Amino acid sequence: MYQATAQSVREGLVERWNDTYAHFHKENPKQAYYLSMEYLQGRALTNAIGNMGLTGEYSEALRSLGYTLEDVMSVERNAGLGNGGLGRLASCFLDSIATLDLPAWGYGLRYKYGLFKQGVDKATGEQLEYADDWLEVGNPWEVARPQVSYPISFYGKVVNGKWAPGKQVRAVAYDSPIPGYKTRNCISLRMWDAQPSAVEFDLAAFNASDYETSMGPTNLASMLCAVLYPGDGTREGKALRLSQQYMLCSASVQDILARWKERGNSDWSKLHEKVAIQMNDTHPTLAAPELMRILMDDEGLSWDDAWAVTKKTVAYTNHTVMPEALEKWPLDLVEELLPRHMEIIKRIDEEFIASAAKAKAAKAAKKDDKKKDDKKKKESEEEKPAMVRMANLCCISGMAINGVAAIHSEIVKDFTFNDFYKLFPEKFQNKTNGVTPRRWLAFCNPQLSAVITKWVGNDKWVTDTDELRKLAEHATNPELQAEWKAAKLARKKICKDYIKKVTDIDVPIDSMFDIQVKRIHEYKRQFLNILGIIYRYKQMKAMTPEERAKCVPRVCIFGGKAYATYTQAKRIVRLINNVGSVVNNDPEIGDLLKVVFVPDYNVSLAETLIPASELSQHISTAGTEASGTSNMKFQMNGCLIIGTLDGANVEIRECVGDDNFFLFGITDPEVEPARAERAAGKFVPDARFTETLEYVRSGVFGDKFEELLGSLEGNEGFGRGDYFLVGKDFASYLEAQERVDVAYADSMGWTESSIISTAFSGKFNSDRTIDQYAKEIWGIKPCTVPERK
Ligand code: CBF
Repeated sequence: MYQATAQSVREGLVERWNDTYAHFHKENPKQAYYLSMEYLQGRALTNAIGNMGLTGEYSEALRSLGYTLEDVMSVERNAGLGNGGLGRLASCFLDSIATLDLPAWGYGLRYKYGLFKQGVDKATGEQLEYADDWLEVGNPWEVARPQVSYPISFYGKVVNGKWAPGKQVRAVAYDSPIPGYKTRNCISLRMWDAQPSAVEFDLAAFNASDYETSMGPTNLASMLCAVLYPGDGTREGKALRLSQQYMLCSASVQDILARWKERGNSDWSKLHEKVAIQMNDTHPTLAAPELMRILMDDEGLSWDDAWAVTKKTVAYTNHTVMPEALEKWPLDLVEELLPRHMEIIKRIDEEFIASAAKAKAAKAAKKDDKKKDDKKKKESEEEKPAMVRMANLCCISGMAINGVAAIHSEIVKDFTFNDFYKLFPEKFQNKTNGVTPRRWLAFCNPQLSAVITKWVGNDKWVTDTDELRKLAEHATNPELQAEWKAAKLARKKICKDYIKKVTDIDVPIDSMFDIQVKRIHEYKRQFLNILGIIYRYKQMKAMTPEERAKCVPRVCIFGGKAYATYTQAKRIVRLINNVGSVVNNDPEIGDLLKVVFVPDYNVSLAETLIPASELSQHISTAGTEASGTSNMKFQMNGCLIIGTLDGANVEIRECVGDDNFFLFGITDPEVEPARAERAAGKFVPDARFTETLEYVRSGVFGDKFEELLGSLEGNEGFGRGDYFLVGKDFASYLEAQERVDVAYADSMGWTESSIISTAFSGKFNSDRTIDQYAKEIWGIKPCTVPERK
């Protein structure tokens, strides 16, 4: 029934899709192309039906056949093509682009196994990883286009200024329709699959039974799109990741230029008037040198002409300032894999250094600046082996460089890329992230949506989220409060049933649902959350039954994947599960505290958890989380946030007001001094912190978790010595949690804050973000597909 429903919805979409393609072709507008290694699309059926406004009709039709729409929808596998926030952001952006009728579409890779499917070992609490065969039963949402395919070359050498490649595969297009909400526009997400190039197949070797030689290209092709982010600990792993990035860039740039020609364009100096290429983080950096190569080597442009237009065509979004996440590749590896591109990159580098030196001389740099610059130069020169820094290449080639939240964009300018900022301040922008209110409120939370529509007076808020502000006028109205609470309760019930189904844990529905779901990472500090829970548990154990009965009952829910080779993150998962096993089975504690790790966090699971949440945790060390987007989804769904002044939390707090946000922790400028204090041995931890670590060490949770605790204390062999300042923020975190408990006990006050949260979530609509990209970076305008006559 799912397949039949999907086929029927697809039929409706194909008509809009074809009309959109034809209309864009006819109008020949400037078009933007979003290049991303990740998309976290989630289920397509719910979204397509919802965007086409056919939810009622499909529910009815399925009911008459003896099915429910919910059951049919839940059969769909999540497209496992992403890892975290960056991938989900890309998918929200596509939804907004289509909804705003903008001429833009996405490019990505069609990974066979995505990232991985996560399980939990019941006995040890450890994370398990399985290949996620999400295409096993086919994907009704994609259309294979074998006629759209491009050669992708690797290795070889440069002969007379041109590349003579050593190996080749073919990139073949698979397209998925992305319908806009209440519009005929339906854009494309084009995913590339790698296939062996028939030219390279050595038939003679095969017939001589030398299968290894003859199947070489086939193996390379199947490796290229096997998984997202393959381990890059070895040179082979690095080569594979870089090859994947190059395949995305090369196939997409070839396709973009082919379309540009097909639409009758021919003046290369005006390419940027028709094309904008957005590099979603540094993974698609090679788009710039690839565009240069094609323009010079295939189209015959001079270096200067090619560079002049490339610089106006590509733009870069930075999504992280964590130094270890700023990609760099060994220069000799890039040279071996992509010899012609390395020549181009070297020349970009040389010309940039020359022009920067000129600019510096012209400014007759102040003494202080000069000292700082000399120091930086020395650091980079000393790096061995020499590296290609992808973010630097993006900053030099890009027409625009943007951060993803106000505080993050300031950090990008003042620290991460300060040298570039000083040279070309006009390129730097902020584009605070957003999420689509369709998937993340209207469709995932129909119960709350119905209440909102009633009190706002119409459903215009589904696109114009400023309309949500009208809720604030009624935030203390008992009738709205009652309906609001009933909607939340209904969602908590759904969540409770899901938890029972997948973990066999019974969670009490009248407890506060406190949720932290995101990738497991030390900087996101799930560790702080679980240590806080341990402290709470320890306190409760020491209470008399009468005292205990006064505690606010909580269900603490975690979800998220730890990257397969990230040992410390996996230890955190194990600690959470072990704490859960003890706490959840402690008869003294009963329903007062439950700790749940829900395995295999993905888009659909988020759609179940977020509407049920009452408190959510966004507690990264200040200055580390670029933006966060789940904070926005929780806020939209009437959830209160406990958080640090980091990423988009800062702007969320400004919108909801500090009375409706539980703030704690040190601020970004206080982080380095706090690290220095630690390093100098001057940090005195709060007694509650020391007690909590000792409690874990006493073995209450089975293992003593020495590697984790040691990392907080900077013990030899155990990491960087609380680099993310869990100890420093612990006391302030506990105090904020006490404020949460007090606030939750006042049910009316809490509900009022919950309504205010939703009411002032309008800014975090990805339609707003995309409108800004369109106007301030891409220079594109809506191109609305007319109704069929
Ligand atoms: O901008 C989208 C998201 O990107 C990340 O997930 C990333 O992959 N770098 C960041 O960690 C998030 O803060 C950010 O919201």
